[in-house]
Amino acid sequence: PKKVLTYGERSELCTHPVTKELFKIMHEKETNLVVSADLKTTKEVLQVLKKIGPHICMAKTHIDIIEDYNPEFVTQLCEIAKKHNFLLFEDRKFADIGNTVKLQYSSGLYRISDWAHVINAHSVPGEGVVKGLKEVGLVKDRACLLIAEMSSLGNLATGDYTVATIKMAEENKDFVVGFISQKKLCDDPTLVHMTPGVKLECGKDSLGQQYLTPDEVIGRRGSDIIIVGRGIVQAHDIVKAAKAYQQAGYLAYQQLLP
Ligand code: 5BU
Repeated sequence: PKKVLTYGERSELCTHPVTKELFKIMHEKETNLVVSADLKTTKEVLQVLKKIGPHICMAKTHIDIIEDYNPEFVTQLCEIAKKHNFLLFEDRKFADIGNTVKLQYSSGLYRISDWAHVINAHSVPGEGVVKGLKEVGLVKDRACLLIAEMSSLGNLATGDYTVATIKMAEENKDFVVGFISQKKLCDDPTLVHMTPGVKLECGKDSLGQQYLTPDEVIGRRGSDIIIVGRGIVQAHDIVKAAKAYQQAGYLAYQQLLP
């Protein structure tokens, strides 16, 4: 069996600045937790991130959920991220032709490429989606994750679609640094696997979301990062919840090490 590398060792192997930094943060802060701050006001998002910043390696946003968006919000978001040493991931799920995603990434109200270290894309349009995003992101040292699998019931990102997505990532490693997936899909230690649909207790919501536990995702399925939304942001005590997910995710990782 292959030796499991530490986050520190993987950081050293990475040539992309974003994964190099991400694994370094994971190593130093002892966390493989990404929070999904799916809240409707700038105030709520900033409050949550200020409180749980010490426990996360990255914050995931859906910037188009926010009702009172303003450019000052992004400035504050970046300040909190810097202060607490975590990265920003806009879960935009680009899924159009190259020329359109290029405009969506760089322009419009949100100017995502100005502030998000990481974005993601569906592979359904074919390689043009990566090529378009790359034209914007590469010069800014940004990174992209391809959605190889989804957490939702009945999703179509399976089988040959997943296999073709892995190939697309491997062929674009200057910009694509890993996957959104439900398990480890390839052995390359410089590619990162991030998994949404995580709660301390498995189960589902009323709209097809399916949850796995941190132990299942990291320990048994070999993913690298747990993405947790409602498990934290709807908890009674969000700091306590964030700590619990940090601990569960990190313990599962430590138990894999030689
Ligand atoms: P939850 O509250 O922990 O269920 O939120 C999960 C987040 O991850 C939410 O922002 C989704 O948009 C996101 N997500 C997901 O749940 N499943 C997927 O396959 C992908 C993204 Br891709």
